[in-house]
Amino acid sequence: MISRIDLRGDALPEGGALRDLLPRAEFDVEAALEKVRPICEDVHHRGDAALIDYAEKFDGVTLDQVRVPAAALTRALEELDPAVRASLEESIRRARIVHRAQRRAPHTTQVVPGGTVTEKWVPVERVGLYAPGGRSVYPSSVIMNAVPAQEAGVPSTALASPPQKEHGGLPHPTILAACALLGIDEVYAAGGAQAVAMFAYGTETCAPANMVTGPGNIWVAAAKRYFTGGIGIDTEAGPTEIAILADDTADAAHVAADLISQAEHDPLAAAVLVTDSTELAAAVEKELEPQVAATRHVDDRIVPALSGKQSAIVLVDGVEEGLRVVDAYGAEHLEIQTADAAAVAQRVRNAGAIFVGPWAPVSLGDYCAGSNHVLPTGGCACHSSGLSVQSFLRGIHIVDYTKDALAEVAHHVVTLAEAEDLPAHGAAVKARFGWKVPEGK
Ligand code: HSO
Ligand code: ZN
Repeated sequence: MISRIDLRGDALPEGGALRDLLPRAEFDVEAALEKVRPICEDVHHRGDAALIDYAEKFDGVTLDQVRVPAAALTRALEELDPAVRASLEESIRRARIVHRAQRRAPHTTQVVPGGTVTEKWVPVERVGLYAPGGRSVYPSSVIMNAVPAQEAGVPSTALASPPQKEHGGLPHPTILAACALLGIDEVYAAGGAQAVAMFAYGTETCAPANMVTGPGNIWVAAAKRYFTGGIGIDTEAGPTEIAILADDTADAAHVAADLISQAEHDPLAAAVLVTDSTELAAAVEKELEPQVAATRHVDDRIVPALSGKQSAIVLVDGVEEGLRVVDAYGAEHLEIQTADAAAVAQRVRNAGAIFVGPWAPVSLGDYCAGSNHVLPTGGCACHSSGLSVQSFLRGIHIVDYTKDALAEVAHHVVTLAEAEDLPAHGAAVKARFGWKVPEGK
């Protein structure tokens, strides 16, 4: 069900060459761009009317308005299974604890006497959150997007999710209930690229947003790419990935269960086990069969995900080599199931989130660890972080210098301005000192 890649014996190649040996799904956002461009521009020009047409075309529903009425949110919460409500509330509570601790206070640095730079943190004004429909109705993702935005102090947060035919053209009721629990009352029945365009351009009913975050399919990712630069986005969430670095101390049944847990998301999901133990590799292969057979979503997602070229068991000579492999891969989720797992985890450089030891499966992080589950995929963990309070803040430098402090450094400014052939830059300083360059210290 899952292939093997044997990297034992020879020395591992460096960086990019090592990455090329590792499995990864193809997720061609660029190709989808051409298709989303006209949709986005149509929303730009026709606003709500375009959204209503796309709801008809892509979601098979006839809407008379895209804004979800407040009564629908209240009803969804009333009708929510009490056990699910309690679990969502616990997930929100834990996420708030972690994200509240990420808030940043302004910080002033005295560069010289009389010269300070203060960095203040200001939340973006308005954020559009996206929650997918269809196969991925994840109220947990609403939590993971909304909580950091709210804890960052974003004053205006709206959510879009595709209208569902079987729910009278409203977004899925658990998405609506999650919004109600989170205090998000501005919700739109819009999906795909058109929802991203709604937030980017604004329409008659939806004010434009400064940022759009939230997972979605390839059309949502392509629309985010289309608007990059114009608005802020989180990372372009590709198919989910789990990598597990394990040695012979790991429990094969747990490793198999965790690989399957993320394979369950998508036929393109990636499950990668990196181990120096052939015994563990064989035991995990053996465990996969019955565990897969015993679950749901087998033929449509789990089997294609595990047997796809994006998944593999990678054999290495030792944990040291394993660390090099997982760093080259830069997984969205990385579990460390080795002896002294905490120390090994400290040495990892590239991962969206790291799960340490036998009691921290990725699914804990998906729902209730308090950590965020919106994480960089496709190797983006090598340069980006998951969603956090920081994602919604801008750090603004406030430069405050006295006359003496400016005088002290004026000659350096003038010299650099001349060196860059920008004399007017220097003049802006000289003008303040009777057009003479003050003598510096
Ligand atoms: N593992 C997914 C998030 C998720 N899991 C939502 C369950 N629901 C990507 O991090
Ligand atoms: Zn998950």
